Amino acid sequence: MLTLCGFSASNYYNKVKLALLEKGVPFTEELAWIGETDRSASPLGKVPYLRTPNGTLCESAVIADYIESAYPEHPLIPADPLAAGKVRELITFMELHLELVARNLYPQAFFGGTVSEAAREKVGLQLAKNIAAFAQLTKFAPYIGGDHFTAADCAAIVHLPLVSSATKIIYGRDFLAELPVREYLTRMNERPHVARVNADRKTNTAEMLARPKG
Ligand SMILES: N[C@@H](CCC(=O)N[C@@H](CS)C(=O)NCC(=O)O)C(=O)O
Repeated sequence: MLTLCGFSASNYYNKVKLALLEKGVPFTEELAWIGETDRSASPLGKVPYLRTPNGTLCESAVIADYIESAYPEHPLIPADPLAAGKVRELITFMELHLELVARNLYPQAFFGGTVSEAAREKVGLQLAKNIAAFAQLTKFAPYIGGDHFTAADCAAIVHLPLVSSATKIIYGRDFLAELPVREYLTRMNERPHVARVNADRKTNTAEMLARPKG
C-alpha cells in the first residue's frame, strides 16, 4: 500500500493525490506539515513524498511518473510517445513557467508579507509572456490537452487557480482571464475526485491557518 505524505493545502500534494484517486490506486495519507517532514524521504523537507513498500520518493513529478508506471491501469499518460510528450510539455510549462514564477507573489498574496515593487513588475512581465505562450499549448476541449483527462489536468486543476488568485490580488486582474480557465475549473470540479481534493484542501487550509506560528 502507498502512503502519501504531506498536507492537503499543498498544491503539489494535491496533484499527486488527485492522480491516485483518478487512477483508483489505493493509498493512505500521512499528515506531515512543513518542519515535521521525514528528511530521509524528502531531504529538502518539501511535500509531498511517498512511501512505497519498497522505498520512498520525493518530488511530485517523479512520484506521479512512478505511480503511472507502477499502476498502468486507468492511464493518465497516453501510450503514444508524442501524445505523452504533449501531456508532459503542459505539466512542465505549468510548473516551471507559471507556478514557479507566480510563487514569487505568494508571500504578499497569501501570507501577509510584502513583495517589492520591482519584483512585482518583473514577475508581472514574465507571467504575461509565459501565459501567452502557455495559451498556445492548451485546448480546454474539454480537457486541458484535448479530449482525454490526463496528468496535465491533475496539474492544471491545482496550479491554475493559484495563478489566477495571486495575479488578481497583486495586480487587480486575473492574468488567466482571457483563457477559458474558470469554465474549465468549474467543469473539472464536477468530477467527484476533484471535488474531494478541493474539499480536503479547504479543511486542511483552515487547520494550517489555525496552527500556532513559529
Ligand atoms: N518541486 C517540488 C515542490 C514541492 C513544494 O514546493 N512543496 C511546498 C508545499 S506546496 C513545500 O514543501 N514547501 C516547503 C519548502 O519548500 O521548504 C515538487 O514538485 O514536489
